[in-house]
Amino acid sequence: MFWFLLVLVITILGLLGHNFPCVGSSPHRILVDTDVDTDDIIALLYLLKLNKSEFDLVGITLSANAWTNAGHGVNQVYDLLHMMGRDDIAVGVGGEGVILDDGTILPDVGGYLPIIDQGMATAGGCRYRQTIPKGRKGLLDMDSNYGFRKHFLPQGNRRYTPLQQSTAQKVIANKVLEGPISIFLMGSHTNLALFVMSNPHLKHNIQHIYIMGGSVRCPNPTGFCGNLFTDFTSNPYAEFNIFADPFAAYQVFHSGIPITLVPLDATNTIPTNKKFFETFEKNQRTFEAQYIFKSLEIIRDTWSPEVFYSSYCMWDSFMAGVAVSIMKNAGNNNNNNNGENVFAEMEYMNITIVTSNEPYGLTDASNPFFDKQITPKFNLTLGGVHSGHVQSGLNDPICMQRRDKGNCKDGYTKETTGPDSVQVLVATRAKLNKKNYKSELDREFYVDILDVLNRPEEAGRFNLSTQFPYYREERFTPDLSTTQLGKPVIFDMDMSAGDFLTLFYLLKVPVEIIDLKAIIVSPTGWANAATIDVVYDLLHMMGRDDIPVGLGYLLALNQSDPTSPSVGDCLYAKAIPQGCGGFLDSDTLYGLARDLPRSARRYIAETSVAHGAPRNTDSPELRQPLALEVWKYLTKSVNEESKITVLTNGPLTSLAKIISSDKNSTSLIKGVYIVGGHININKSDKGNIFTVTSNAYAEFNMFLDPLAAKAVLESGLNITLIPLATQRNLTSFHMMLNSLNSTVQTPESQFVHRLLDRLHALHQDHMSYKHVGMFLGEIVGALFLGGDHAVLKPKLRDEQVKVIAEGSESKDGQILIDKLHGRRVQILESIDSRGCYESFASKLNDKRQSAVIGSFEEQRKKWITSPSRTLRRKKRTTPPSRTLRRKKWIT
Ligand SMILES: [Ca+2]
Ligand SMILES: [Ca+2]
Repeated sequence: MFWFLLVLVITILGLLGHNFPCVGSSPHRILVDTDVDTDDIIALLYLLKLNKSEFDLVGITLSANAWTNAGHGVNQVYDLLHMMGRDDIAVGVGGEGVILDDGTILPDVGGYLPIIDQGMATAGGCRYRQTIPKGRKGLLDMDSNYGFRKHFLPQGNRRYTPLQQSTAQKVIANKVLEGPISIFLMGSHTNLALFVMSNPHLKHNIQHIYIMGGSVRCPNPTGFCGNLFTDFTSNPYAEFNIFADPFAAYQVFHSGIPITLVPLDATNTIPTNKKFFETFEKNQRTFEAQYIFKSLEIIRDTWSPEVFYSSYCMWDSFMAGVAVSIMKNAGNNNNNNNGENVFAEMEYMNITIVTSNEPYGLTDASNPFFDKQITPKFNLTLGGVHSGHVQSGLNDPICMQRRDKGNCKDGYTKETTGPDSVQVLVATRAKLNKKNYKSELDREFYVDILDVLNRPEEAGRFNLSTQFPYYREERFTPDLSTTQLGKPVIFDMDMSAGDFLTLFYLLKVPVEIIDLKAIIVSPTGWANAATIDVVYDLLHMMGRDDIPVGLGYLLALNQSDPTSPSVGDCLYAKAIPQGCGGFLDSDTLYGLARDLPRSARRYIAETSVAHGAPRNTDSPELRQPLALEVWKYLTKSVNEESKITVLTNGPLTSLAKIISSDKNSTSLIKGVYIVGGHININKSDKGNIFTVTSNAYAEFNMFLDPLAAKAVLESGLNITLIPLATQRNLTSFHMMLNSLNSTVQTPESQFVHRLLDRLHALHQDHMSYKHVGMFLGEIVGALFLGGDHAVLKPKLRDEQVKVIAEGSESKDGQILIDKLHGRRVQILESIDSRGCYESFASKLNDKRQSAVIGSFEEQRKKWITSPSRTLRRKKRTTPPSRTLRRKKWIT
């Protein structure tokens, strides 16, 4: 009877609960779409600190076409969540879906491109994104959080894994289906727009959209409406988040879902000023507060303090605060129509998003919604607001008609009373601190955010060094003082998968044969600049923390903008897919980069304070050295015998820049081995640029920077070309894996085996990985340089060639034989493929020059075990071979 009554009571309560969802206090469910900039990190940590029974962050999706690159961004989010003990929160990024020519949105579009440029692949132009710097103060600094991310954040088990990673569209769909939700937009609007456009029946579950973005009433204190600091000359109206995809923002604003906007108008009134900064400095009682403060400190030191204090505003974090305060006041009835809140003054405005420029209906070549379409995409109206000129890039001549001030308004959150306007609640300014008006922290939100971040509740558990009780940073360098060193070599890599295989091999060739002097990273190819950290980790594993790594130039020759050289076009770079098999996978080494031990060396934007040096130093010892600096340092004492051999496995950007900036360079180089180039003998003999179908005969490393290739070819250097045809001798994952299998013995051969195994499986499983076989052939240059020619049986011939570099994407990068005007190069015509597989495998399996620390897992074990206990155990169990191996390597 008791049980019957209990069940009855529970059933009635359950029914009541079901019928009256507002009874009691169910938490506000929140999904954040973010571009993982530092201020997004502040906002995310702020939200994670709130009482979970009141505000429940249920999902995070990545805006992959703005201020961060997907692979680096997603792993940073996983690390943040791990620190906060929230490995339960769903994270979505990317997707391989496409938009068909007729406007059909297939599931799982990755959001790597703005909707206007999204076609059948994740590779595509950079119309809007080219305004974001690729290097310092841009993607490189965001991807690494100014180098501080790997210094501070702990590492858990969650990470990006190819084909297993949840996509942004799936995470949004799941979370919206589960129940009413509010969505916070902190980056571009692409993901949410695609979701709303393809799932209109699910819109009703989205209660509210809170947006940081736009700039409504101008001019703001910068004298402009917007904040496109690299592009004021063509567009002074837009703000970055909206500009990243104006059409997507239009779809979101016009979706019919209630919207609250926190534009620059409001965030400009709450800068991270000196008083706030100094108060924050004294209040860092949690790991999350420390992570944020120290990130802000690096930004301050990287910018000038004056500029930072006045113009580094609280953007996404302020929006999060305002949104949460509005939701709190609304309660479960969701009744707070005027947006009453503690932090910002609010006002209703009628606005729209400008997606194209007047006059409408005159389609020029700028607008793919209408160009070459029989019916406009998404049934848009010719003559309507989307049918005007669309800004095509930084130097779009139509946008630059007025002196000093551009006249394109793409992405402008424009106040208007026209029929196309939407009523939106807009934050106009940050509220003063009323409780203590004379307080040095004169904004309510300044006080609140410091309070929330320092609360002991929901606090982060550890940072990297407290996660592991015996954590310590080590540097491994071999003692080569008594060794007769071999040929001095610089390896110039673009960090494609094959380049990491190559680097392992080069480190395994006896130092008596190849003395690897330096690595130059050219981020104009298959990976983004922040992937330089994977190179550092690999060197650390192999005990070679002594090898300098120089960061090359971020844009191919002639792609830099003349007025803002940190940004520029992607005429060639656009050939690399953003998603699977492209940047997403290179940047994470196909999900395996995190298995490498973590190096103490890493990309560093600025370390002035840590080193006690003056701020804003230019000294390369304190920050990431550049390619040219590493070159100068190495060549200080080069003589006839010690001339340098260069092996390039990527675009020739860095080498061309070195040649043009150092007049002596060509006399210091003994020879250059170029892995790349395609010499087509007959019509069916195609190149490998599968993403640019108009260019059938070029090869990636030449195509990605044709002018650099031309400059190097014409430099008079002694060049050996390892062309595509020769690389294609190596395409069998089976043979490579079998050779490695015969005797898998070293940590490096195990790692390489796992990488090849994964590439092989992906290659078989998914269309997006059909090209990855081409990375195998990238090892041929290093094999030719360091291997046994009796086994490899190389055949060489001389040829006179030239490379096309005319600024035409359908021809550039092609190599032609020209007996009259071509330059003489040596061509590696063929090489024995079996010999290659065996040479590679036997070197990798060789116990000499082997890893000093095998993996992150080994490092983790070391860091959780007391050194004294390890010593005792080692004495008992270390096999003699291991001691011997180390000795051999060290002496
Ligand atoms: Ca953001
Ligand atoms: Ca490469």
